[in-house]
Amino acid sequence: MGGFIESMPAMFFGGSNSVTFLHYDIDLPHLFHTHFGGRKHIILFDNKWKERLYCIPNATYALEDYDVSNPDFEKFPALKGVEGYEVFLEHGDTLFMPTGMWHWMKYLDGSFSLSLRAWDASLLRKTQSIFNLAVKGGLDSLLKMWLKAPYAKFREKLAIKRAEAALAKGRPTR
Ligand SMILES: O=C(O)CCC(=O)C(=O)O
Ligand SMILES: [Fe+2]
Repeated sequence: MGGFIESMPAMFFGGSNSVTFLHYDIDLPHLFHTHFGGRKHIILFDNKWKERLYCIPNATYALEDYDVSNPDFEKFPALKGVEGYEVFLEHGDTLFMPTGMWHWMKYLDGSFSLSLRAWDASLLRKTQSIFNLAVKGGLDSLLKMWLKAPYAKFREKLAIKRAEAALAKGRPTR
């Protein structure tokens, strides 16, 4: 990593059973995620699986229609065979999540977390971070504002089509 971004710590609070939907962080930081006051269930995926996770095109999150910890494989066949990492954090545990890692979280108890961000060491990744923050996120918000529900539906259908195509082609390859 290329040093902490000290001006951008973030705190998250959740009631028991609340869920943070599956996403990766748009500014592509490396994250040190420390949990306090209870238990938290986390599932992580490498970015190579993004299509199989039904990622929404031109966004940093996936279709929210399946339960990441217990998916319906009949309805979402592309999820079958996807490999992730499963973690249970307890009070005081810190999880390191490398840049671009997809994460889904469930607060098993009412509790809270602190995320400390760090740059990647490479200039290319730093440039991508800034571009994503400045352009990608803004564009996504504007399109959502202008085109509303039909745009959301269009993207969801595309996510399903791409997931099924990736499955049929056996992607990603290892
Ligand atoms: O703790 C949470 O609920 C979300 C944390 C997260 O997504 C992050 O730190 O990037
Ligand atoms: Fe996140």
